[in-house]
Amino acid sequence: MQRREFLKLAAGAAAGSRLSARPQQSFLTPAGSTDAAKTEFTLEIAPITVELAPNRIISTIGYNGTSPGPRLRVKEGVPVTVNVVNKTDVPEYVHFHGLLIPSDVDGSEEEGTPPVPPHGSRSYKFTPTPAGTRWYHTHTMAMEDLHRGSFTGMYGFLIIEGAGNPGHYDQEHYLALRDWEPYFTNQLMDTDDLDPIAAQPEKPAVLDTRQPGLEVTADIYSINDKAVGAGDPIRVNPGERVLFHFLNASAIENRHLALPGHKFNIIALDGNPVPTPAAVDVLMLGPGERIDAWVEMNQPGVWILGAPEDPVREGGLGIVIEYANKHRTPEWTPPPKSIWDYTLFGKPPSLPAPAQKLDMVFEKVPRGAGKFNSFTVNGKPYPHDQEFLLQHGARYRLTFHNRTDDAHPLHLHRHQLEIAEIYGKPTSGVIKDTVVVPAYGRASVDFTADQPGPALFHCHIQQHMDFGFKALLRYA
Ligand SMILES: [Cu+2]
Repeated sequence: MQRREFLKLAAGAAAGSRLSARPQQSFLTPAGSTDAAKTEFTLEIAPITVELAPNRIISTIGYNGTSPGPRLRVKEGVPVTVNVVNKTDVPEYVHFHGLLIPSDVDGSEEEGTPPVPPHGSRSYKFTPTPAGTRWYHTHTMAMEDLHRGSFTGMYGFLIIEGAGNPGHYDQEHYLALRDWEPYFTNQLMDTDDLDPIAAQPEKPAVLDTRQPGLEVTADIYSINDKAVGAGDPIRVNPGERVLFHFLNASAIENRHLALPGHKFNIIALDGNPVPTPAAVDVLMLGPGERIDAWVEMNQPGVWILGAPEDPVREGGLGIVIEYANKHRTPEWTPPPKSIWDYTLFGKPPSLPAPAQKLDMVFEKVPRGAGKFNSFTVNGKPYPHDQEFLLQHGARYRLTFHNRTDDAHPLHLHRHQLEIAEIYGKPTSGVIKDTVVVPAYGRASVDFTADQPGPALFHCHIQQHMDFGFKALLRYA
């Protein structure tokens, strides 16, 4: 064989192997055999340290010595046992976020799940469903203690493998966004609240001008357990398709993410495939939200995948993407102006609206300097005995009226929410468990009441939930 022919063949084989490495497969299938689905897990809750960077080591509480904790991979419909060992001095709850499982194992005090006692243990047994990128995290209250609840490192990915989530890609990565060492502030710092997405139908004619109280913020960030540049880069080859599973595991703030010169092709939101996959320049994730998106690696270089806001990215929220044979200082360039919009991934509304309606009005009670703001749902503090009583089997349209000056990630346990209207736009087919409703915005979501037992609704910002932003839905 002539050497030239051999080279041609070799090139053909290389191209072929790249294609064959990208067969149609479930986007939840493990890339490597070490990550197989299991039916029993143990999570040990104990103090840990996390080395975000060589000069930045924090102490927190985590699962099995790390934060994020181990990735739990299970099969849809196959029963699992999660044994939780609590080596701390306080009761703990592990919540399985985005699953349709009974109240007594869902992992929230409000729903009646028994706690994992201090220096004791408890087993959660349930049948995981639905398939998708879920997660697990502590559900304890923190109140004024910023070293408790979801301010700690107690969280991890929970992947439920199913049959029907096709995708094709060359490698995949699980990336959780975090902030650390939170502190109180009197200033509202959320930049996403300024997104000029739409009219603000819930903006009161007369604004409450009382001095706001304390919010929580942070200046130290990471993706998984590393600040930008401190961990290994993600190494890619030109032409590869890389699937990312993003999770905002922050207790505090909505986050944006961009990768200069690349687009994110979004295939699932909160683990649920979207009806209209679409490409965007910038992602937005509220606390608790997940995005599954693939990126075609077609801009050779060394880039930062990170937060567009300079102080956040420079504070650690990023990871380096390094193309083969490129060695240079990672580059960042600001992304094109972009507005996050769930309806991009939806389809036109088709069915008539559910006959059963529920309304929730959210208001912030500003408490002034040095005090904690509180929140009300329908004008009342938690709990709400009468307002949210569900008829089993009925479909509901739940409308959120956000009469506050900040965006809130609203989460309903044990049910799936289909967005019906947001930013003044109707849509359908976008199924979520956590929906960010913009400042002074309104959104309607539809859900079927088919999960008997109490179901907790709350804002996924820990401070907001702890100071009143929650309600318990009950079945009649
Ligand atoms: Cu909130």
